[in-house]
Amino acid sequence: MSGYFDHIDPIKYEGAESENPLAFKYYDPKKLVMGKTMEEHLRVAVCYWHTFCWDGADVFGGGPFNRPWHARKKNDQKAAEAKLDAAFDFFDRLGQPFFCFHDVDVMANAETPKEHVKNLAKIVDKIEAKMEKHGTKLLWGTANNFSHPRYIAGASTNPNPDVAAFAALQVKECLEATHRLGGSGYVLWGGREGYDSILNTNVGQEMEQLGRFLAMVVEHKHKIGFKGDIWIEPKPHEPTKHQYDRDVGTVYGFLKQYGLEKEVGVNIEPNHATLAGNSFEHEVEMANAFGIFGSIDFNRGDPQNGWDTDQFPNDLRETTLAMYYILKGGGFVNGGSNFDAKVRRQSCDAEDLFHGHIGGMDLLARALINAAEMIETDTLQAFKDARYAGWKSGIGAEMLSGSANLEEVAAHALKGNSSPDPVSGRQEMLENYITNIVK
Ligand code: XUL
Ligand code: CO
Repeated sequence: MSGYFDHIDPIKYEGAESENPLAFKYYDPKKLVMGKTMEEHLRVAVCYWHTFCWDGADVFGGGPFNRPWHARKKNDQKAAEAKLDAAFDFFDRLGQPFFCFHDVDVMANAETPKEHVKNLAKIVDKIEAKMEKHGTKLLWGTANNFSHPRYIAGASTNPNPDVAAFAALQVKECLEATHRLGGSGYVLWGGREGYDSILNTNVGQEMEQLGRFLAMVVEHKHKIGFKGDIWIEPKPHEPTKHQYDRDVGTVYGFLKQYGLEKEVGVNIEPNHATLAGNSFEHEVEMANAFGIFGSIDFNRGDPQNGWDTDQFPNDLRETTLAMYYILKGGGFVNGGSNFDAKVRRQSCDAEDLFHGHIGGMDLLARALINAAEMIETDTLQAFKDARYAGWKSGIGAEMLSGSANLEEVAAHALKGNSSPDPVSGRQEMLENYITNIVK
Protein backbone atom coordinates (compact mmCIF):
# COMPACT_ATOMS: atom_id res chain seq x y z
CA MET A 1 0.00 0.00 0.00
CA SER A 2 1.32 3.41 -0.90
CA GLY A 3 -0.54 5.30 1.84
CA TYR A 4 -0.87 8.29 -0.48
CA PHE A 5 -4.57 7.68 -1.15
CA ASP A 6 -5.47 6.44 2.36
CA HIS A 7 -7.64 9.46 3.14
CA ILE A 8 -9.87 8.78 0.10
CA ASP A 9 -12.64 6.25 0.66
CA PRO A 10 -13.66 4.01 -2.23
CA ILE A 11 -15.76 6.04 -4.66
CA LYS A 12 -19.39 4.96 -4.63
CA TYR A 13 -22.41 5.69 -6.81
CA GLU A 14 -24.67 7.96 -4.72
CA GLY A 15 -27.07 9.28 -7.37
CA ALA A 16 -27.67 12.70 -8.91
CA GLU A 17 -28.88 14.23 -5.64
CA SER A 18 -25.62 13.54 -3.83
CA GLU A 19 -23.57 16.60 -2.92
CA ASN A 20 -20.48 14.55 -2.18
CA PRO A 21 -17.82 15.59 -4.72
CA LEU A 22 -16.03 12.28 -4.14
CA ALA A 23 -18.98 10.16 -5.30
CA PHE A 24 -20.42 9.17 -8.67
CA LYS A 25 -23.66 10.94 -9.51
CA TYR A 26 -24.34 9.09 -12.79
CA TYR A 27 -21.73 6.34 -13.21
CA ASP A 28 -23.58 3.37 -11.81
CA PRO A 29 -21.56 0.37 -13.06
CA LYS A 30 -24.40 -2.16 -12.78
CA LYS A 31 -27.12 0.04 -14.32
CA LEU A 32 -28.61 -1.57 -17.42
CA VAL A 33 -28.62 0.50 -20.61
CA MET A 34 -29.80 -1.11 -23.85
CA GLY A 35 -29.32 -4.59 -22.39
CA LYS A 36 -25.76 -4.13 -21.10
CA THR A 37 -24.40 -2.68 -17.88
CA MET A 38 -22.82 0.73 -17.92
CA GLU A 39 -19.52 -0.88 -16.99
CA GLU A 40 -19.73 -3.22 -19.98
CA HIS A 41 -20.64 -0.40 -22.35
CA LEU A 42 -18.01 2.10 -21.27
CA ARG A 43 -15.06 -0.14 -20.35
CA VAL A 44 -13.36 2.72 -18.50
CA ALA A 45 -9.57 2.74 -18.18
CA VAL A 46 -7.13 4.88 -16.20
CA CYS A 47 -3.94 5.75 -18.04
CA TYR A 48 -0.72 5.14 -16.18
CA TRP A 49 1.32 7.95 -17.71
CA HIS A 50 -0.60 11.12 -16.82
CA THR A 51 -1.95 9.80 -13.54
CA PHE A 52 1.11 8.17 -12.00
CA CYS A 53 4.19 9.17 -14.03
CA TRP A 54 3.73 12.88 -14.61
CA ASP A 55 5.04 15.01 -11.72
CA GLY A 56 3.41 18.23 -12.93
CA ALA A 57 6.51 19.59 -14.71
CA ASP A 58 5.97 21.81 -17.74
CA VAL A 59 8.43 23.60 -20.03
CA PHE A 60 8.61 26.52 -17.59
CA GLY A 61 9.06 24.73 -14.30
CA GLY A 62 9.51 21.58 -12.27
CA GLY A 63 6.96 19.17 -10.90
CA PRO A 64 4.78 20.41 -8.03
CA PHE A 65 2.94 17.15 -7.37
CA ASN A 66 5.26 15.57 -4.78
CA ARG A 67 3.92 12.07 -5.24
CA PRO A 68 5.84 9.88 -2.77
CA TRP A 69 6.71 7.32 -5.46
CA HIS A 70 8.61 10.06 -7.32
CA ALA A 71 10.85 10.66 -4.30
CA ARG A 72 13.68 8.39 -5.39
CA LYS A 73 16.32 10.16 -7.47
CA LYS A 74 16.31 7.49 -10.13
CA ASN A 75 13.38 5.57 -11.56
CA ASP A 76 14.83 2.23 -10.47
CA GLN A 77 13.01 -1.04 -9.77
CA LYS A 78 12.11 0.09 -6.24
CA ALA A 79 10.55 3.30 -7.56
CA ALA A 80 8.69 1.37 -10.27
CA GLU A 81 7.26 -0.98 -7.65
CA ALA A 82 6.21 1.90 -5.37
CA LYS A 83 4.43 3.47 -8.35
CA LEU A 84 2.73 0.15 -9.10
CA ASP A 85 1.51 -0.14 -5.49
CA ALA A 86 0.09 3.38 -5.68
CA ALA A 87 -1.53 2.72 -9.05
CA PHE A 88 -3.42 -0.38 -7.91
CA ASP A 89 -4.38 1.34 -4.66
CA PHE A 90 -5.89 4.13 -6.81
CA PHE A 91 -7.68 1.60 -9.05
CA ASP A 92 -9.21 -0.09 -5.99
CA ARG A 93 -10.60 3.19 -4.74
CA LEU A 94 -11.90 4.44 -8.11
CA GLY A 95 -13.27 1.02 -9.08
CA GLN A 96 -12.86 1.36 -12.85
CA PRO A 97 -12.36 -1.98 -14.61
CA PHE A 98 -9.26 -1.27 -16.79
CA PHE A 99 -5.92 0.50 -17.06
CA CYS A 100 -3.48 1.27 -19.91
CA PHE A 101 0.29 1.72 -19.93
CA HIS A 102 3.42 2.43 -21.96
CA ASP A 103 6.35 0.11 -21.34
CA VAL A 104 8.49 2.90 -19.86
CA ASP A 105 5.66 4.09 -17.57
CA VAL A 106 5.74 0.90 -15.56
CA MET A 107 9.37 -0.24 -15.68
CA ALA A 108 12.66 0.91 -14.19
CA ASN A 109 14.77 3.11 -16.51
CA ALA A 110 16.86 1.21 -19.03
CA GLU A 111 19.58 2.33 -21.40
CA THR A 112 20.77 -0.76 -23.23
CA PRO A 113 18.49 -3.09 -25.20
CA LYS A 114 19.23 -5.98 -22.82
CA GLU A 115 18.45 -3.81 -19.81
CA HIS A 116 15.16 -2.79 -21.42
CA VAL A 117 14.07 -6.41 -21.88
CA LYS A 118 15.14 -7.35 -18.36
CA ASN A 119 13.50 -4.39 -16.61
CA LEU A 120 10.22 -4.76 -18.47
CA ALA A 121 10.05 -8.48 -17.70
CA LYS A 122 10.71 -7.79 -14.02
CA ILE A 123 7.82 -5.39 -13.64
CA VAL A 124 5.43 -7.44 -15.81
CA ASP A 125 5.74 -10.25 -13.24
CA LYS A 126 4.69 -7.78 -10.55
CA ILE A 127 1.86 -6.34 -12.66
CA GLU A 128 0.51 -9.81 -13.29
CA ALA A 129 0.40 -10.54 -9.57
CA LYS A 130 -1.28 -7.18 -8.86
CA MET A 131 -3.92 -7.75 -11.54
CA GLU A 132 -4.73 -11.15 -10.12
CA LYS A 133 -5.07 -9.80 -6.61
CA HIS A 134 -7.01 -6.60 -7.39
CA GLY A 135 -9.03 -7.66 -10.45
CA THR A 136 -8.21 -4.60 -12.57
CA LYS A 137 -7.76 -5.62 -16.21
CA LEU A 138 -5.53 -4.31 -18.98
CA LEU A 139 -7.34 -2.48 -21.79
CA TRP A 140 -4.23 -1.92 -23.88
CA GLY A 141 -0.49 -1.61 -23.77
CA THR A 142 1.85 0.45 -25.93
CA ALA A 143 5.56 1.06 -26.36
CA ASN A 144 6.89 4.55 -25.79
CA ASN A 145 8.89 5.04 -28.98
CA PHE A 146 9.10 8.81 -28.74
CA SER A 147 10.57 10.03 -25.41
CA HIS A 148 14.10 8.65 -25.48
CA PRO A 149 16.64 10.83 -27.36
CA ARG A 150 17.37 7.93 -29.75
CA TYR A 151 13.95 8.71 -31.27
CA ILE A 152 14.56 12.38 -32.13
CA ALA A 153 14.18 11.55 -35.84
CA GLY A 154 11.42 8.98 -35.40
CA ALA A 155 11.18 5.31 -34.49
CA SER A 156 10.26 3.11 -37.46
CA THR A 157 10.60 6.16 -39.74
CA ASN A 158 14.12 6.95 -38.53
CA PRO A 159 16.82 7.40 -41.22
CA ASN A 160 18.89 4.95 -39.16
CA PRO A 161 17.58 1.35 -39.30
CA ASP A 162 19.26 0.55 -35.97
CA VAL A 163 16.86 2.98 -34.29
CA ALA A 164 13.93 1.26 -36.02
CA ALA A 165 15.31 -2.06 -34.76
CA PHE A 166 15.37 -0.75 -31.17
CA ALA A 167 11.77 0.37 -31.64
CA ALA A 168 10.93 -3.10 -32.98
CA LEU A 169 12.45 -4.62 -29.86
CA GLN A 170 10.33 -2.38 -27.64
CA VAL A 171 7.13 -3.15 -29.57
CA LYS A 172 7.82 -6.90 -29.62
CA GLU A 173 8.41 -6.98 -25.88
CA CYS A 174 5.44 -4.76 -25.08
CA LEU A 175 3.07 -6.64 -27.40
CA GLU A 176 4.11 -9.91 -25.76
CA ALA A 177 3.65 -8.35 -22.30
CA THR A 178 0.20 -7.08 -23.31
CA HIS A 179 -0.69 -10.56 -24.55
CA ARG A 180 0.54 -12.17 -21.34
CA LEU A 181 -1.44 -9.69 -19.21
CA GLY A 182 -4.64 -10.41 -21.16
CA GLY A 183 -4.88 -6.95 -22.77
CA SER A 184 -7.73 -6.35 -25.21
CA GLY A 185 -5.72 -4.17 -27.54
CA TYR A 186 -2.34 -2.82 -28.49
CA VAL A 187 -1.84 0.83 -29.50
CA LEU A 188 0.73 2.45 -31.77
CA TRP A 189 0.87 6.21 -31.49
CA GLY A 190 3.38 7.66 -33.93
CA GLY A 191 4.58 10.57 -31.83
CA ARG A 192 7.70 11.12 -33.89
CA GLU A 193 6.64 9.19 -36.98
CA GLY A 194 6.61 12.32 -39.09
CA TYR A 195 8.99 15.20 -39.63
CA ASP A 196 9.89 18.73 -38.64
CA SER A 197 11.48 19.81 -41.92
CA ILE A 198 10.88 18.51 -45.41
CA LEU A 199 14.38 19.73 -46.30
CA ASN A 200 15.99 16.74 -44.60
CA THR A 201 13.19 14.18 -44.98
CA ASN A 202 12.49 11.50 -47.55
CA VAL A 203 8.74 11.25 -47.05
CA GLY A 204 8.08 8.31 -49.40
CA GLN A 205 10.91 6.28 -47.89
CA GLU A 206 9.68 6.96 -44.34
CA MET A 207 6.15 5.85 -45.13
CA GLU A 208 7.51 2.61 -46.64
CA GLN A 209 9.38 2.02 -43.39
CA LEU A 210 6.26 2.71 -41.31
CA GLY A 211 4.15 0.41 -43.50
CA ARG A 212 6.62 -2.45 -43.20
CA PHE A 213 6.99 -1.90 -39.45
CA LEU A 214 3.24 -2.11 -38.97
CA ALA A 215 3.08 -5.27 -41.09
CA MET A 216 5.78 -6.84 -38.90
CA VAL A 217 3.74 -6.01 -35.78
CA VAL A 218 0.64 -7.63 -37.30
CA GLU A 219 2.64 -10.71 -38.33
CA HIS A 220 3.98 -11.02 -34.79
CA LYS A 221 0.53 -10.60 -33.26
CA HIS A 222 -0.63 -13.66 -35.22
CA LYS A 223 2.55 -15.57 -34.49
CA ILE A 224 2.11 -15.26 -30.72
CA GLY A 225 -1.66 -15.79 -30.90
CA PHE A 226 -2.66 -12.37 -29.53
CA LYS A 227 -6.43 -12.19 -30.01
CA GLY A 228 -6.80 -8.50 -29.17
CA ASP A 229 -6.85 -5.63 -31.69
CA ILE A 230 -4.09 -3.42 -32.98
CA TRP A 231 -4.92 0.28 -33.18
CA ILE A 232 -3.15 3.31 -34.57
CA GLU A 233 -3.83 6.53 -32.67
CA PRO A 234 -4.15 9.40 -35.17
CA LYS A 235 -2.70 12.82 -34.37
CA PRO A 236 -1.76 15.56 -36.84
CA HIS A 237 1.26 17.11 -35.12
CA GLU A 238 2.93 17.68 -31.76
CA PRO A 239 5.62 16.65 -31.18
CA THR A 240 6.54 16.68 -34.90
CA LYS A 241 5.25 19.34 -37.27
CA HIS A 242 3.67 16.74 -39.58
CA GLN A 243 2.70 13.25 -38.44
CA TYR A 244 1.93 10.54 -40.99
CA ASP A 245 -1.08 9.34 -38.98
CA ARG A 246 -2.75 12.77 -38.98
CA ASP A 247 -6.41 11.74 -38.74
CA VAL A 248 -8.74 8.78 -39.30
CA GLY A 249 -9.07 9.38 -43.05
CA THR A 250 -5.31 9.60 -43.51
CA VAL A 251 -4.73 6.48 -41.44
CA TYR A 252 -7.27 4.56 -43.51
CA GLY A 253 -5.53 5.56 -46.73
CA PHE A 254 -2.23 4.46 -45.24
CA LEU A 255 -3.66 1.11 -44.11
CA LYS A 256 -5.14 0.51 -47.57
CA GLN A 257 -1.84 1.33 -49.20
CA TYR A 258 -0.10 -1.37 -47.16
CA GLY A 259 -3.00 -3.90 -47.20
CA LEU A 260 -3.58 -3.64 -43.47
CA GLU A 261 -7.09 -2.19 -43.34
CA LYS A 262 -8.59 -5.46 -42.11
CA GLU A 263 -5.90 -5.92 -39.47
CA VAL A 264 -5.50 -2.53 -37.84
CA GLY A 265 -8.07 -0.10 -36.44
CA VAL A 266 -7.93 3.30 -34.75
CA ASN A 267 -7.81 4.62 -31.21
CA ILE A 268 -9.45 8.04 -31.52
CA GLU A 269 -8.61 10.91 -29.19
CA PRO A 270 -10.88 14.02 -29.19
CA ASN A 271 -8.02 16.42 -28.54
CA HIS A 272 -6.14 14.95 -31.51
CA ALA A 273 -9.27 15.23 -33.66
CA THR A 274 -9.65 18.91 -32.86
CA LEU A 275 -5.94 19.56 -33.48
CA ALA A 276 -6.48 18.08 -36.95
CA GLY A 277 -9.38 20.49 -37.52
CA ASN A 278 -11.97 17.70 -37.16
CA SER A 279 -14.74 17.25 -34.65
CA PHE A 280 -14.61 14.26 -32.32
CA GLU A 281 -17.86 12.78 -33.69
CA HIS A 282 -16.61 13.20 -37.26
CA GLU A 283 -13.62 11.00 -36.47
CA VAL A 284 -15.83 8.33 -34.85
CA GLU A 285 -18.21 8.32 -37.80
CA MET A 286 -15.34 8.18 -40.32
CA ALA A 287 -13.93 5.16 -38.47
CA ASN A 288 -17.39 3.53 -38.56
CA ALA A 289 -17.69 4.25 -42.28
CA PHE A 290 -14.31 2.60 -42.97
CA GLY A 291 -14.95 -0.26 -40.50
CA ILE A 292 -11.86 0.55 -38.42
CA PHE A 293 -13.33 1.89 -35.17
CA GLY A 294 -11.48 0.53 -32.15
CA SER A 295 -11.14 2.51 -28.97
CA ILE A 296 -11.20 6.03 -27.50
CA ASP A 297 -8.68 8.07 -25.52
CA PHE A 298 -11.15 10.43 -23.85
CA ASN A 299 -9.99 13.96 -23.16
CA ARG A 300 -10.49 17.48 -24.50
CA GLY A 301 -8.40 20.41 -25.62
CA ASP A 302 -8.71 24.07 -24.77
CA PRO A 303 -10.00 26.27 -27.59
CA GLN A 304 -7.79 29.18 -26.55
CA ASN A 305 -4.58 27.23 -25.91
CA GLY A 306 -4.87 25.21 -29.09
CA TRP A 307 -2.43 22.46 -28.22
CA ASP A 308 -2.74 18.96 -26.79
CA THR A 309 -3.76 19.95 -23.26
CA ASP A 310 -5.17 16.47 -22.49
CA GLN A 311 -7.84 17.77 -20.10
CA PHE A 312 -10.54 15.61 -18.59
CA PRO A 313 -13.63 15.82 -20.81
CA ASN A 314 -16.60 17.91 -19.65
CA ASP A 315 -18.56 18.76 -22.79
CA LEU A 316 -21.79 16.79 -22.55
CA ARG A 317 -23.11 17.73 -25.96
CA GLU A 318 -19.94 16.66 -27.75
CA THR A 319 -19.62 13.48 -25.70
CA THR A 320 -23.29 12.57 -26.23
CA LEU A 321 -22.90 12.90 -29.98
CA ALA A 322 -19.71 10.84 -29.99
CA MET A 323 -21.36 8.20 -27.82
CA TYR A 324 -24.34 8.05 -30.18
CA TYR A 325 -22.03 7.29 -33.12
CA ILE A 326 -20.04 4.81 -31.04
CA LEU A 327 -23.25 2.93 -30.18
CA LYS A 328 -24.51 3.18 -33.75
CA GLY A 329 -21.28 1.54 -34.88
CA GLY A 330 -21.93 -1.38 -32.52
CA GLY A 331 -20.26 0.02 -29.38
CA PHE A 332 -16.94 -1.02 -27.89
CA VAL A 333 -15.85 -4.60 -28.51
CA ASN A 334 -12.20 -4.85 -27.50
CA GLY A 335 -11.88 -1.08 -27.10
CA GLY A 336 -12.96 1.13 -24.26
CA SER A 337 -12.86 4.59 -22.72
CA ASN A 338 -9.31 5.32 -21.69
CA PHE A 339 -8.83 8.63 -19.90
CA ASP A 340 -5.73 9.92 -21.62
CA ALA A 341 -6.23 13.02 -19.51
CA LYS A 342 -4.28 14.85 -16.87
CA VAL A 343 -5.28 17.13 -14.03
CA ARG A 344 -4.06 20.72 -14.31
CA ARG A 345 -0.70 21.60 -12.81
CA GLN A 346 -2.32 23.51 -9.94
CA SER A 347 -4.44 20.47 -9.07
CA CYS A 348 -1.59 19.05 -7.06
CA ASP A 349 -3.38 16.94 -4.44
CA ALA A 350 -4.16 13.23 -4.39
CA GLU A 351 -7.88 13.97 -4.39
CA ASP A 352 -7.63 15.98 -7.63
CA LEU A 353 -6.81 12.73 -9.45
CA PHE A 354 -10.16 11.42 -8.22
CA HIS A 355 -12.09 14.55 -9.17
CA GLY A 356 -10.75 14.32 -12.71
CA HIS A 357 -11.75 10.69 -13.17
CA ILE A 358 -15.09 10.99 -11.35
CA GLY A 359 -16.06 13.91 -13.57
CA GLY A 360 -15.01 12.02 -16.69
CA MET A 361 -16.85 8.84 -15.72
CA ASP A 362 -20.03 10.71 -14.77
CA LEU A 363 -19.87 12.55 -18.08
CA LEU A 364 -19.56 9.28 -20.02
CA ALA A 365 -22.46 7.81 -18.05
CA ARG A 366 -24.70 10.78 -18.88
CA ALA A 367 -23.62 10.68 -22.52
CA LEU A 368 -24.43 6.97 -22.64
CA ILE A 369 -27.91 7.52 -21.21
CA ASN A 370 -28.53 10.39 -23.66
CA ALA A 371 -27.23 8.35 -26.60
CA ALA A 372 -29.41 5.38 -25.64
CA GLU A 373 -32.43 7.69 -25.58
CA MET A 374 -31.47 8.98 -29.03
CA ILE A 375 -31.24 5.44 -30.36
CA GLU A 376 -34.56 4.37 -28.85
CA THR A 377 -36.57 6.65 -31.16
CA ASP A 378 -33.69 7.34 -33.53
CA THR A 379 -34.95 10.61 -34.93
CA LEU A 380 -31.62 11.19 -36.69
CA GLN A 381 -31.70 7.80 -38.39
CA ALA A 382 -35.32 8.24 -39.46
CA PHE A 383 -34.47 11.67 -40.88
CA LYS A 384 -31.47 10.32 -42.76
CA ASP A 385 -33.37 7.27 -44.06
CA ALA A 386 -36.01 9.57 -45.54
CA ARG A 387 -33.35 11.94 -46.88
CA TYR A 388 -31.47 9.22 -48.82
CA ALA A 389 -34.53 7.10 -49.72
CA GLY A 390 -34.14 7.99 -53.41
CA TRP A 391 -30.99 5.89 -53.60
CA LYS A 392 -32.84 2.71 -52.66
CA SER A 393 -34.64 2.29 -55.97
CA GLY A 394 -34.84 3.61 -59.54
CA ILE A 395 -31.94 5.54 -60.98
CA GLY A 396 -30.27 5.96 -57.55
CA ALA A 397 -30.03 2.19 -57.01
CA GLU A 398 -28.96 1.66 -60.62
CA MET A 399 -26.13 4.21 -60.25
CA LEU A 400 -24.91 2.65 -57.02
CA SER A 401 -25.01 -0.94 -58.24
CA GLY A 402 -23.21 -0.03 -61.43
CA SER A 403 -26.05 -1.24 -63.64
CA ALA A 404 -26.40 2.26 -65.12
CA ASN A 405 -23.46 3.97 -66.84
CA LEU A 406 -22.78 7.69 -67.24
CA GLU A 407 -24.71 7.91 -70.52
CA GLU A 408 -27.77 6.18 -69.04
CA VAL A 409 -27.72 8.36 -65.95
CA ALA A 410 -27.40 11.45 -68.16
CA ALA A 411 -30.33 10.20 -70.28
CA HIS A 412 -32.38 9.91 -67.09
CA ALA A 413 -31.58 13.56 -66.27
CA LEU A 414 -32.64 14.65 -69.76
CA LYS A 415 -36.11 13.17 -69.18
CA GLY A 416 -36.73 15.79 -66.45
CA ASN A 417 -38.50 19.00 -67.44
CA SER A 418 -36.82 21.13 -64.79
CA SER A 419 -33.86 21.17 -62.45
CA PRO A 420 -34.50 19.21 -59.19
CA ASP A 421 -35.81 21.39 -56.35
CA PRO A 422 -33.56 22.09 -53.34
CA VAL A 423 -34.61 20.18 -50.21
CA SER A 424 -34.04 21.51 -46.69
CA GLY A 425 -31.43 19.73 -44.59
CA ARG A 426 -33.28 20.95 -41.43
CA GLN A 427 -30.00 21.56 -39.62
CA GLU A 428 -31.45 23.92 -37.01
CA MET A 429 -34.36 21.57 -36.27
CA LEU A 430 -31.91 18.72 -35.70
CA GLU A 431 -29.63 20.88 -33.58
CA ASN A 432 -32.62 21.81 -31.42
CA TYR A 433 -33.40 18.13 -31.05
CA ILE A 434 -29.86 17.50 -29.72
CA THR A 435 -30.07 20.48 -27.36
CA ASN A 436 -33.27 19.05 -25.89
CA ILE A 437 -31.80 15.53 -25.54
CA VAL A 438 -28.64 16.60 -23.72
CA LYS A 439 -29.20 16.53 -19.98
C1 XUL B 1 -0.08 11.52 -27.07
C2 XUL B 1 -0.97 10.42 -26.71
C3 XUL B 1 -0.31 9.18 -26.20
C4 XUL B 1 -0.89 7.92 -26.70
C5 XUL B 1 -0.13 6.68 -26.31
O1 XUL B 1 -0.72 12.65 -27.51
O2 XUL B 1 -2.18 10.53 -26.78
O3 XUL B 1 -0.35 9.22 -24.81
O4 XUL B 1 -2.21 7.78 -26.23
O5 XUL B 1 1.19 6.74 -26.66
CO1 CO C 1 -3.75 9.18 -26.41
